[in-house]
Amino acid sequence: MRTPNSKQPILITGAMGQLGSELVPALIRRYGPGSVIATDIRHPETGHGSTAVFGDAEVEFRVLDCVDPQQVGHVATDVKPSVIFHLAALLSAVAERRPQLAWQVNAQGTFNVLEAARETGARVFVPSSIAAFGPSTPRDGTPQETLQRPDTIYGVTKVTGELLCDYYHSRFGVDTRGLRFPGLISHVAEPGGGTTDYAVEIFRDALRYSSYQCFLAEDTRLDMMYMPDAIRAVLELMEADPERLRHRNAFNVTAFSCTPGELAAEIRQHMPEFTLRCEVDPVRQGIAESWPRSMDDSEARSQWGWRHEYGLAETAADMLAHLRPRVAREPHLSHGAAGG
Ligand code: AKB
Repeated sequence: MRTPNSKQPILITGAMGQLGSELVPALIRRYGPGSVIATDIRHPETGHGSTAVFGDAEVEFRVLDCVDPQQVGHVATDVKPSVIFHLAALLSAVAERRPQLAWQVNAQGTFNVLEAARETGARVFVPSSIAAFGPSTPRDGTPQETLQRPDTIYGVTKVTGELLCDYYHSRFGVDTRGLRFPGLISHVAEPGGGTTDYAVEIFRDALRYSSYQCFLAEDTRLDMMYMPDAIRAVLELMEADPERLRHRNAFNVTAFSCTPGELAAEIRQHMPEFTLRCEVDPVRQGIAESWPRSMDDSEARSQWGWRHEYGLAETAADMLAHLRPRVAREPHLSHGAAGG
């Protein structure tokens, strides 16, 4: 990554979340454990005091509540980061239950981080989401530039974040960059509180019980991406030549789009006995129906060379291969359930 000064560390907020749990180890592999300072609102169980273990490496760790501008400013002035990966956020379903907190964490937190970046000269990555679109957005082939009138608080905070990042870039010259992520599928960390969580839960339940009860209707189509692609997208965007970036906050990126029914059919290729049952949760169904069915990510592909590696089949095969031995070790399961 282009860093203004190699002695300046990379700072990550929300390091223990779904994205952070895999981005932090990837940053450690790329830039070394000494270059990474992880933060989150609470200390992880691993590590002690001022350190935490991510993957097989120990890095400096600080407790940081991004909602508090003083704390953010203090940490940023103290460590003088070259880049801040600002990942602390509430996901869509939790945000809908706690809209005031969602605004504080997602919008105020991003503002605090941008202010700290302006003061310290740090570059900033902020993830956006398919949630930055709304019911009036074209749902198929959703363009990079289109109507953004989300009707969820999560979406409102994501559009706010995109606009704030663009503002800090044009007004103060802060090098801000972002990606509009689809549902992220990972075997490492549980997502927790999102509308696309079903696409992770389905794999564990398939291996545990040979069945899954989905909270979205079987034909609900949404964009998805396997986590290794998502991590690579973040690193490649942050390393991209700024001269080539006509957009910044935030780029549409996707890998494949699928329904719960299609995901179940793919799992059945490996586990013919697997069954899917849908018990629709009206809140999450409503959220999903306000989001794109498939985004057009050609701007990311042409401006900085984005390419996904994992389609639906590759994602399902890799998820099952990683989860099968872990689920088989779970004490309450019979061998049959996880044997595949
Ligand atoms: C969620 O479901 O809330 C997230 C997202 C699509 O941003 N995974």
